[in-house]
Amino acid sequence: MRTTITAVLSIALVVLQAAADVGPTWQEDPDAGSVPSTSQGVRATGVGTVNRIIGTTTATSPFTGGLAGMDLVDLYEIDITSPAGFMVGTGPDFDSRLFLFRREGTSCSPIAVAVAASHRRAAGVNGSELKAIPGLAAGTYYVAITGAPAVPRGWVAAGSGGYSLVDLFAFPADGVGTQFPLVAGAALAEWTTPVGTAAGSYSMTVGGVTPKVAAICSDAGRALVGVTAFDLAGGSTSPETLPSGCEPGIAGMTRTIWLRHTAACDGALTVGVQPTSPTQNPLAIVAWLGCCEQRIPVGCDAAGAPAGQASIVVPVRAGDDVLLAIGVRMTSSTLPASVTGDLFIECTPTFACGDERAGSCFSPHDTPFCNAGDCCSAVCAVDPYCCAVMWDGTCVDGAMGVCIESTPNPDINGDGSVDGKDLALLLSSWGT
Ligand SMILES: [Ca+2]
Ligand SMILES: [Ca+2]
Repeated sequence: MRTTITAVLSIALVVLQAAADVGPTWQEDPDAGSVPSTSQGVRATGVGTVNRIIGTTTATSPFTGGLAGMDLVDLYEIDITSPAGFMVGTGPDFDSRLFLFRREGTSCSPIAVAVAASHRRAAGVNGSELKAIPGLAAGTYYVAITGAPAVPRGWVAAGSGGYSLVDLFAFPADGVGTQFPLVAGAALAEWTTPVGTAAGSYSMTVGGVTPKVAAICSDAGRALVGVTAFDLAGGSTSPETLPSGCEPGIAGMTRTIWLRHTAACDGALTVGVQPTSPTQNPLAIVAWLGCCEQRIPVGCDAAGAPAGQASIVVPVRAGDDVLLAIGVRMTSSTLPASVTGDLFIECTPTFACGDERAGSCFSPHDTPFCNAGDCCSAVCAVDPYCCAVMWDGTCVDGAMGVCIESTPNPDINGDGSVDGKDLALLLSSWGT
């Protein structure tokens, strides 16, 4: 039986379990970068606490599929709500170093100003700890974990109008004690990570950190593929103007929360929201590509009915930053009731006829197209569903009928070898 994308969304919302995205344990996913623009915000779709951050640094590439890059530094954006109670500490897993920076700048050009660093809480043993930092104020910060002897570097004025790149911190020989910046106000530019920099899996304990509700764009939380519960209770109650070109009649939305998703495939990104129970006002969702001050609207939708889903499909490239706003559609100047619900994100790779990754023409798969170009085109000319939605059993039957007699290639199933499987396909299509 064939299903529509909307039906697939409904099934996924029912079948998959909601991922608990915020606290008390935060799992690095995907890799947290090493500078503010690639950092991972410990902040998602509602309110929660965080008392642990789990992740990995490594001297080898964490990526497969041709993307290169070492993972020696992980940088997290955190909300320090209780400066007196703030602490972050690592266990003995490897010879770690921790660094704290204050967030300044804008969403499109964030800056990390050095605040404090720790190598070892005690001489001779692994384990770093930052706490009781004088003058620390509540606000948004970055905490970085790396391994000795890595240090962050930043640009400082160097007389005659020039700038030079210098180490932001230095450590005593035993590594013990909280360290403060060598140059006040200097911002992170890059990391020095010599060969032999310590790395490994970590489990950081965190105190005094409560993720904000992301009620403004620059605080956008992380949204992952799959199903995530959301709560608009702390969202912005100011009316949010929707991009021009949205469905006519949607004046705006309110109770808005902001999320950021990094696309993990070249293809179609489906984003949907569904209320937990019928709402006073329908849910609305908007997507943009880019960062807050420089964003391009790429999709928006409002549910047709109070209990309904709103969903959009956005063409993406892997690595695209997709900003999402979820809210309720405004129908009058009265503030609508708050809503809880589920957010669903799925990235479906887009192939073309003949693409090796598209799957065999003779086996069903849940993506469109198949790997033999002529066969694929011939089937889709008769049955466009096979190149628009998915290559299901009907498409396989079509390939049996359309492709086998016309193919001059004995490798009927396109798996690179001519064997009994090809003969079986030939026999099964005999006389059709
Ligand atoms: Ca990492
Ligand atoms: Ca990293």
